[in-house]
Amino acid sequence: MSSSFVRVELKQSHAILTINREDKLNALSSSLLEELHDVIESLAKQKGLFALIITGAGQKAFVAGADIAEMKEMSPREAKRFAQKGHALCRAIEKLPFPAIAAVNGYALGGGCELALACDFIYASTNAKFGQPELKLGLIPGFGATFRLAERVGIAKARELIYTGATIDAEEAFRIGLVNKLFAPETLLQGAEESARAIAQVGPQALALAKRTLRKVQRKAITEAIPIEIKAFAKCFESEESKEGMSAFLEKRKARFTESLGDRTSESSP
Ligand code: CO8
Repeated sequence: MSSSFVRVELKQSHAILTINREDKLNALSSSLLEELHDVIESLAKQKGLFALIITGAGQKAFVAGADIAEMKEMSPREAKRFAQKGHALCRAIEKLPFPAIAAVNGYALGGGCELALACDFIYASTNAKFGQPELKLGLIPGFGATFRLAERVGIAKARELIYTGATIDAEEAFRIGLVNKLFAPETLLQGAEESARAIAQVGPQALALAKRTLRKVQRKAITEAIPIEIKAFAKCFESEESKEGMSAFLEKRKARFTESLGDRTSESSP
């Protein structure tokens, strides 16, 4: 079940999935997203699982976001396809017949934070860092944060995090309800596995039903929210602003955004 970017360890009643692209801080490329989706689909059919733990390889990052080098070359159409892939992956995680626990072991930024948000709950090490820095790149979140972040932390906090692009530490993430529990880095996986073993004591059918029911009653409008976010994300790729934002990151300099880079007056777009 493991592949080049994804490692899977099957335990008695749970699985540990490690995103394995440590040299790029586990950034999500298209091929990584595809592999991840395939693995999630296989795990969904695996008998005897009660929980999936998702973590990142190395000590530094869970996932530092979508792959900026790859995104920089994308047309709006390709960006749309990319966001659709990300959403399909998140929905597959949400639809697993057992809970997914994000074990955040470092940076969870942009698409990385959004991947954690697609999990049922988040455990984090004390050195974890969270944020939605997309606006600093001339982009918007395209992988679910426009609705999933507010579900966890409330709309006002979600707005503040998205508009400022601020990175918050694990303590702050715990305080605002983004993270369920904090662990010392060396005990994070152990803590997540303890939780997975506790979940394995419940009835598997009731577990699947509880997860499905919680998802369904929580939000009926997600099918409307997803295409709106995808369209807005793809629209960013029409602008010079996103090119400047992503180039600045890759060239390791501060972005130079100017008012003239784009029209922001049109209420009808996207
Ligand atoms: N994409 C591509 N490469 C990355 C990314 C990334 N998101 N993050 C880090 N890397 C690479 C760096 O370029 C560097 O590569 P190289 O060694 O070849 O130069 C390597 O990983 C190590 O990174 P740094 O040297 O930058 O490490 P630092 O410790 O100095 O900094 C940070 C760590 C603060 C995490 C820094 O790497 C950073 O700011 N990364 C980018 C964070 C970010 O902006 N993330 C959001 C991206 S946008 C996004 O996620 C959009 C999601 C919506 C669409 C999703 C659809 C699926």
